[in-house]
Amino acid sequence: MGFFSKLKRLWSGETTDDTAAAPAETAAQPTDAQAPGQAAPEELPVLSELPEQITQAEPEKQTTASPDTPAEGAPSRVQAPAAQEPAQQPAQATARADSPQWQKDLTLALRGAEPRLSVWLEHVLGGVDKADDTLWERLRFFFSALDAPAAEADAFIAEFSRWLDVMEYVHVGDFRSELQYRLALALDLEDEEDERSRLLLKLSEGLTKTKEQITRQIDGLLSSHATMNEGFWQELEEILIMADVGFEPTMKLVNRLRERVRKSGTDKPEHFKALMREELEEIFKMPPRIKAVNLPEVVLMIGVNGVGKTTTIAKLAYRARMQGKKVLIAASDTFRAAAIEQLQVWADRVGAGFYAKGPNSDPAAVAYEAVELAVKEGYDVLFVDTAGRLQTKVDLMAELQKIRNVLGKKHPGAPHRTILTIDATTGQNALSQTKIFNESCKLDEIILTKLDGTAKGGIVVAVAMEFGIPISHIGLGEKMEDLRPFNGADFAAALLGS
Ligand SMILES: Nc1nc2c(ncn2[C@@H]2O[C@H](COP(=O)(O)OP(=O)(O)OP(=O)(O)O)[C@@H](O)[C@H]2O)c(=O)[nH]1
Ligand SMILES: [Mg+2]
Repeated sequence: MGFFSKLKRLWSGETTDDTAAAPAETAAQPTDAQAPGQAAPEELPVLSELPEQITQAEPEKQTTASPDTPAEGAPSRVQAPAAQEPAQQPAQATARADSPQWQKDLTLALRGAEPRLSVWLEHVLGGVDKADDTLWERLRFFFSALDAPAAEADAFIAEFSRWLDVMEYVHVGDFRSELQYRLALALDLEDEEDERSRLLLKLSEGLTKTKEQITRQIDGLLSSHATMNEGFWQELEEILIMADVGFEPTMKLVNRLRERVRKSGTDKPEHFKALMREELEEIFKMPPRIKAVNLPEVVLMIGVNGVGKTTTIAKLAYRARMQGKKVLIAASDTFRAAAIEQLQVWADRVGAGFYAKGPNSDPAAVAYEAVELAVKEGYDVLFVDTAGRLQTKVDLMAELQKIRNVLGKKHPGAPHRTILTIDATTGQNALSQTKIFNESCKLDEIILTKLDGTAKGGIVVAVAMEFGIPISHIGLGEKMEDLRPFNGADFAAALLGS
């Protein structure tokens, strides 16, 4: 069992006794770097009772995976039971008398701390101001306190240290958020309460421009009407159209809102936002899908030029890597040599394998050979990047079809996820892109990028209403952690500012 699965189980209060499986799994990862500051194996005190404290903190939330993260199908993951009985025994410190003082202090601090990742990190990072051996020792101690195999802790630390080098980050202030993000991602804790509020804040900040367009106007509308009368609905239509919800989706949305208001039996504007939030949540709700796949899972990324396909692949690959998956990226965008190089740089940064042929080689051949390699070498996920194409160019769309066909021929069921990336700043054009790509490729998911830079976030509502295709993630910036699983309820709350 992998370190993160183990940690997750510890979090849920189960005991762990299968450390024997860990080394094989670690060996399967592309990372084989020596962890920085790695000392000769040293016996560290183990907080064997720590998990028992953990069980006291809302076990349901801790075991709920985000439905849209690419975590599904992880071979090593263990779904923890939804609820656990708190352990009967009282927790006790087990730090040894001859341990260094800082370990004793940290042990006591961790044991006394509220069992939240952010609070634990606060203690682990206490007194550390930059990435040096002290940090690695404290992190390693933290892992050992959670009873994790040293090899897996070292792999995590090596990977994180490598990332710090690439990013040239030194001070805790530069990377603290990243460290928490990695742990939360790896532990499937994005739904944990404080991680959620951090994400909500980020979402809300990312949507600032759209909120200015929608929220402020809706607030004005609500304060200038005593009842939700005809004039109210007409003004609402204008606001939504201006926010790029689009004409037809706006008409549909307003009709649905009218109906919801009618059923609620009130026409007082103060109730409007709550009703609109409910309606949006309903719109964003997508039917559940079977997510199990025969590995490797193959993800085909498509979309027009410059929407963010390549960087989104990097971000998804990064998420998958953080979840302990072995990732391969294939450069089926063979139009430009620079595109291949860009992807290679990303693959190196996120620690993924990379497969490419020369510029102008056949994109379908690259896809075919990449999936062959992924099967042969036991990758968990293969991301296939494709060239940006105008959705109106028939030959280019036929080429996509060819890529899909060869993937399926080599690996039945592939591509398991065909993802259309759309750039939110393009507004209504995103709708025609979705329509045409969906007709030719049958989309499984949509990712909307660049929501951070636009007041046109209303397009998310339009896309969800018009196509019923799940929006799996949204892009809120250029950094790795700026790709977020899309959560309709959070999005509606952030959008309406309440
Ligand atoms: N602000 C912001 N920029 C983004 C986001 N996603 C991608 N970008 C930027 O968009 C630009 C284009 O991204 P690429 O990933 O190269 O786009 P592409 O679709 O692969 O482009 P082609 O391969 O030329 O078709 C880059 O500068 C990215 O950093 C996002 O969510 N927010
Ligand atoms: Mg690209």
